[in-house]
Amino acid sequence: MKNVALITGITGQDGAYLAEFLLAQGYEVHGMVRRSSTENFERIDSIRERLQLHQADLLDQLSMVRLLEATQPAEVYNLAAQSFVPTSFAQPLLTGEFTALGVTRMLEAIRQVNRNIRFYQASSSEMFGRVQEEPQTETTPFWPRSPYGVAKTYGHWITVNYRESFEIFACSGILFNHESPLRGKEFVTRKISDAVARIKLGRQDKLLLGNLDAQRDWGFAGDYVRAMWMMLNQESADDFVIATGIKHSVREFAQLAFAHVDLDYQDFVEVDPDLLRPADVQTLCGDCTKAREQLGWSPEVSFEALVRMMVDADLQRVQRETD
Ligand code: NAP
Ligand code: F7E
Repeated sequence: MKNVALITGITGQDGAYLAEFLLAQGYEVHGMVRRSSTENFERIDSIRERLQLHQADLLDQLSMVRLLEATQPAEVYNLAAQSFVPTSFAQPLLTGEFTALGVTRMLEAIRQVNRNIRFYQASSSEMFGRVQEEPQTETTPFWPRSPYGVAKTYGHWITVNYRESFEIFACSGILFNHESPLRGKEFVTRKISDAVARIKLGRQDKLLLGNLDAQRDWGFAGDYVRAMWMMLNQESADDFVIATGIKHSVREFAQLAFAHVDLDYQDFVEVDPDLLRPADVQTLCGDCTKAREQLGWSPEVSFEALVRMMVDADLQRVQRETD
């Protein structure tokens, strides 16, 4: 019999990579999608026929209970969330509903329908915020710096709490930033790779950015979804930091991306004060020793390869769109 997995947030970057990965492992893959007046399934277009999609919403508890009853998954990957930090400052209450309480709704649905379901929660390095030590590990204290980070911190602890209270196999993956050609264009890496392609092909003439000195530990999304699956397929539930252990600044990302197409970022990048955040996370760098040792996980794509991959994919796409 096939293993059955349910992914919330299947239309997002990680959902698309995870769905593809689980299909390759022989899973029957179900995806939760929210109702929209126009479908946004671009990221899962190439595997659409092999997936079973169901409408439900993180705001609607009953829809999640019904979804679990209908699909009977062995594993639930809770990737759905309001995931953009600036939007969390503009819409803090909605972010709390989706990103924090949505986790409890899913955990309650699991408690009600089948406590043997294994649960993965998409936690975030944003919980470390104003970092208390470097590099950050599973035991570093949290100090979130945005409503998003605060909501994720709630999601993390409620996952731990349901594991301890109800013996649910619930894991929290504390993932550092991970990117790919499927990354949303509002996030800084994809904003840069898209702009580099458009500037190179004469479709844009400058790029406005915010805090160029912010540092992130950037990895490749394809590597990170593998870690999610590894967490749910070990003997006991636990929490893991997933990171590369190497940090770079936004400026370095831009420098490398422009250099890849023989341009100098200083000729095109301008700082727009409106893009600065009320409180930013200045630096993040993770230590994934626990994941290396207990899961046997390690990242395969380097920072330099990631930048090249994203710029090349955007060059091809912009070229296609303008042909
Ligand atoms: P993403 O591209 O923004 O995708 C978010 C997904 O959540 C989309 O499929 C979205 O659906 C869905 N969603 C949002 N609100 C929903 C609701 N009310 N009901 C049902 N679905 C809803 O995010 P991602 O980069 O793939 O990240 C996946 C998860 O990991 C998120 O929880 C994110 O916060 C977390 N995370 C990401 C990173 C990273 O670097 N990428 C790092 C750590 C943690 P629509 O398509 O309908 O909008
Ligand atoms: O910003 C700076 C910005 O929006 C990174 C989400 O997936 O990863 C992501 O959150 C840094 C910040 O990602 C621009 O101020 C400069 O310091 O790409 P980002 P994020 O906020 O780190 C974590 C782990 C998640 O969990 C989140 O869901 O880049 N920055 N200039 C800019 N950022 C953006 N977006 N746009 C700029 O123009």
